[in-house]
Amino acid sequence: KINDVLKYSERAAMCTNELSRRLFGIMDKKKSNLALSADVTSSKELLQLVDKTGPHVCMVKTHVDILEDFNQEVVEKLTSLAAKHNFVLFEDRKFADIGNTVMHQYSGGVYHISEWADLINAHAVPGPGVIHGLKKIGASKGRACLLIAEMSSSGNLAKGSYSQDTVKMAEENKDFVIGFICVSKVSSDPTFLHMTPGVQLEAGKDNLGQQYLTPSEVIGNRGSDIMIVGRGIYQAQDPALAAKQFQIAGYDAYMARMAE
Ligand code: 5IU
Repeated sequence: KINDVLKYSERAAMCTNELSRRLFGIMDKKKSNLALSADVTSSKELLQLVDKTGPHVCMVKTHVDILEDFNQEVVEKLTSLAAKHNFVLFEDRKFADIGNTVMHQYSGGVYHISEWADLINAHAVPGPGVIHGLKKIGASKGRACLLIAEMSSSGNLAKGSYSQDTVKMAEENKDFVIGFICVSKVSSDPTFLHMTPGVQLEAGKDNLGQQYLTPSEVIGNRGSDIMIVGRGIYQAQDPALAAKQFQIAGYDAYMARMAE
């Protein structure tokens, strides 16, 4: 069996990392491969958005550093919503410094990311030290990391041998790296999660380089596991309805892929 014909539940059983097992389990139980990218700038708006869309998502991705009014209570409430709706919390911090620096950025400062985020991500550009630093903080807390193998924005430099070397770095750190941000399937290992940003119900772009693909392209044709949707949901008239539409589109694409 290759990756494409394995169900989420079967892949969950193959995972040795607790968080990837949990995430595949949530995807199976909630019938959702949708991650909300909750890129709003007020805490109140963030918490309302997450509560409304929570039933439809397997994961919520945050950028806590864009909140105008960040405080400790926000992450406490986010954590409660994650428990209430059963989703994973992913802080899209994109660590990209030497190991010693990212240790502080991950555990300290204003945000204490390691205290509440299940999942974080990192660029591979500094070399494996970035992973080793993050792992020192996160592994014992049951956290995990994604590597950015590819990006969705036009003209980005994460391609070719850079992407391939990023996959190798993940393979060498499988105890902490559970997958990738990517726009194509970069690994055939079924225990790795592929997560793709730049998704809307219609293909297109914004005016700052973001490029959009559809759920059926991302999940069906490209074999990604999770689609990450921001403006397609939170700028919709009815974000809960939009989330439901993305949930259905993404899950249908997964089911169609399994049936092939
Ligand atoms: N994001 C991307 N592309 C990438 C990476 C991260 O869009 O390659 I790495 C983030 C940026 C934003 C979200 O938080 O995903 C996409 O938001 P929209 O769906 O609003 O474009």
